[in-house]
Amino acid sequence: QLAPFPEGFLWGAASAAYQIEGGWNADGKGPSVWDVFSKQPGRTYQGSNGDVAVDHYHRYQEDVALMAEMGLMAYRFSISWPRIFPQGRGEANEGGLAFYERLIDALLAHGIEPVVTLYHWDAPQALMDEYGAWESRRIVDDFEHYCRALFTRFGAKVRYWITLNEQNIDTTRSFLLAKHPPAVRDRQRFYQANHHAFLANARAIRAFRQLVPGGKIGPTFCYCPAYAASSRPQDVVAAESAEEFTNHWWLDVYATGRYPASAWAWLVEHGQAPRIEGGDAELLAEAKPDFLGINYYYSQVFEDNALDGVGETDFNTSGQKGSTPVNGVPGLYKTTANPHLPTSNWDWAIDPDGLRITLRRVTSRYNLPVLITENGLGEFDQLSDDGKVHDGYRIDYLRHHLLACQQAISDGTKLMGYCAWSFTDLLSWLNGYQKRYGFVYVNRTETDPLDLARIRKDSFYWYRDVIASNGRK
Ligand code: BGP
Repeated sequence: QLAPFPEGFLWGAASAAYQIEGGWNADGKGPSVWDVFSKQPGRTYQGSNGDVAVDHYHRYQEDVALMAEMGLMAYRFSISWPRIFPQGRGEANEGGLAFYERLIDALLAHGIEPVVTLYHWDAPQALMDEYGAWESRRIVDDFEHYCRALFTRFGAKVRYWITLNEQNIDTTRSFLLAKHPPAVRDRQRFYQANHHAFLANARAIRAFRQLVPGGKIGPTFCYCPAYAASSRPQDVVAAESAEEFTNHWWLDVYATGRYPASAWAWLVEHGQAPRIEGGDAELLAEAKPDFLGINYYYSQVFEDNALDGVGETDFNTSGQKGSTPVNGVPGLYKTTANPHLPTSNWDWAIDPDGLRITLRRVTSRYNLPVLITENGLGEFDQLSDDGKVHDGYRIDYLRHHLLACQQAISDGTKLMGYCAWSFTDLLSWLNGYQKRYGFVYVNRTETDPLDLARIRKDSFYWYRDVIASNGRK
């Protein structure tokens, strides 16, 4: 017997500014690090970028009308920092604020709860040029200044706020895998930039308590549960290390203000621990989130890794199945395929039980309410001859993950809602426009790459019925 979804469960969908908006220099916007990075040769799949994206900046009314037709109760989107502060700080740009005001008002007019992400990876390029963005402590003040401007302007209209999206994935790709700006491989810089991001998260929460007393705020984390490759104790230790270094390292700080002790000891021994200044520990401990935003896509299997074993390598950004290499940290762990699970074309294990495991682990360790802020399947969707998109594989994926949510609710998870990734098709940071996630197909043809017509996929109608029945469909 599965637990029902609670009354008022937030059925939602998600997006991020750079991946949908386009209008990259409209109404006074400054360049983001992604506007610059995506145009450097070889950085993204076939040089794709977000200059136009799916043109949501100009078509938001049509998109909100589709959300209303679907019955969406919550819409998670991000605000682009350089739209509000083209130079990263200073005077706010009214053109940028006005766009988000129009979007928020349109959502509220349809009874859709806005869930606003303050930072989804598109830092102002001006701050990268000036001081290396997250590598400098100076970003903490500038981020707080930006957040305060948004809390002041939208705090009365928006109840749910996300501080940082997937700090873990963004910094891992920026400083360990050389895939996001500044695209280096340096473990010390990785931990230092993360420390600054933790401080920024804490300052945002502290400012929020002053400015939006009735609202709810938390970070969004991408949880990838670690499984041991075998019952060999060495593999179990490897999986526990992976859990500590790839999950607890972030969630412990968000939830308790403390770095996990065994990972900290390892970093000290290897000369990689971040520099911490007086007052940091108090600030981190004081800033408690109201909930944890969890993004879940797949689980990973780990085994023992020798001291001279494999390090961080690369991942599949082409959709060529089987092209993901082994990744690891020498002396700690390395990845291996899971023989029990199917994978997507991007080699992501399809594992609904992994979502239940994630929610159980997060609930047992932190006992905070959880909002699923992303979950979905990226595939090569095709427009059929009948003019429709038959994405039964996505319905299947989502249905099984929703069943896992119900199991997690039975297990005791306080689940506030579920935001599928994504509402419309959008730009996948490194995989271009060919990796699609949406309920709404966005059309591009070779002759007309900017058609961008919106077409409801089969999953659109399915999710509409799920929402209408509060998950009983
Ligand atoms: C998360 C990001 C999203 C989105 C999603 C799908 O990591 O928060 O912005 O892109 O993953 O990932 P991808 O586009 O790489 O398939």
